[in-house]
Amino acid sequence: MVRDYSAFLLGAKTTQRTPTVLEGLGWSPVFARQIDADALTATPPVRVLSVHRSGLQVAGDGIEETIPPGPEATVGDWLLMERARPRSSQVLDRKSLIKRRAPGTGREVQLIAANIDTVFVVTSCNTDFNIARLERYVALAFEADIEPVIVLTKADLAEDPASYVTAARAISDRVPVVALDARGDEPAQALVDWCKPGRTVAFLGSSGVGKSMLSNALLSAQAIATQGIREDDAKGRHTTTRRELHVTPGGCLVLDTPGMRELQLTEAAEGIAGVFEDIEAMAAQCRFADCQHETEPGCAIRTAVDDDRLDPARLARWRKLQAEDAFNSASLAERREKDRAFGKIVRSAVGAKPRNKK
Ligand SMILES: Nc1nc2c(ncn2[C@@H]2O[C@H](COP(=O)(O)OP(=O)(O)OP(=O)(O)O)[C@@H](O)[C@H]2O)c(=O)[nH]1
Ligand SMILES: [Mg+2]
Ligand SMILES: [Zn+2]
Repeated sequence: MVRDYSAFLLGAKTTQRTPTVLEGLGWSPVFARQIDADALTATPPVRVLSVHRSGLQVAGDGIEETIPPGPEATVGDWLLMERARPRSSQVLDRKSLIKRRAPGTGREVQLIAANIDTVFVVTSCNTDFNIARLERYVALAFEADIEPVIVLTKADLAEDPASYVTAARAISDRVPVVALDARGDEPAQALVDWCKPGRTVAFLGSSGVGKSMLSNALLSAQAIATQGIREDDAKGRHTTTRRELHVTPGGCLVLDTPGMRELQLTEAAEGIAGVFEDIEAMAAQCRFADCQHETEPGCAIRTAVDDDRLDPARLARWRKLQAEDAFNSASLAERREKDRAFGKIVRSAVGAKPRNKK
């Protein structure tokens, strides 16, 4: 049977009709633009709903299956499915990509999610709340050109939730802050502005902050398991173990993720600059372009600290993130260079032609 895919193509009327199956999965003109009608029929688009060791769980129009690992895809990606050889399915260009330095001693990059529209950075009004960590998450979202929203859960348990809101608001003028009780129907109302049909939202944060609770609230179902946190230090128990996309009754796609123990940035210089744009602007006023903001004369940053216009703790956080990002990005570039050099040796050994540059 040949399906009629014309409604998925760019230019198809989008007003006054029910969304197509693909639109219900987040399909949009950004993807339609990358493919023509023939390709749509020959290699139907599917979205990666979750990644398992055994393969990628994908869904499309009339398609729901697990394909073997192969395409370098992450949850949220769109693939053009090669039915006969699913391993060679092409990954469509992404609207956005969230990545970090993989935890552990390696320097690999870990892809966290693709094609996300809004990141809900989740923390609780308790000892999980940490400005430096929130800044990392916001930088991660800015780097990926994704709109971040800070969500403060457990407002019902805090004596003074407003103090957490004030502290979170100080991170960036560009990031909305919402405090709520993740249980019940408050989240569906408080997050409605970002959870529109066809949009994809993701919850990121430490274990135990209520990411699955929030996902369930949006899904209007107890679809995802949740678990109480440790009483003594408010740490979660890593209840969620995989990243998985779910569709809400209203047609929004929700990504619940496992709690992150550590978030190290890599190749995120612009994201960091976005969080600390006031400091970056001051640095541009220093007399020397390569000012280290230590003992140089005419340093605008030291002057601002001396005049109480800049919090030295915030300055220290900016420097730490910058140094970490520079270190991780440099080692990544080095690894890529080594891989390229190694590839060359292999190719010359087997007499193959060099691969086309992308
Ligand atoms: N009182 C109250 N409890 C909450 C709130 N949000 C979450 N909880 C509780 O906190 C615990 C942890 O919630 P989860 O949703 O499992 O946390 P998580 O972020 O998904 O944790 P991981 O899956 O381990 O990453 C559960 O017992 C929830 O009931 C809230 O706003 N108020
Ligand atoms: Mg969870
Ligand atoms: Zn300076």
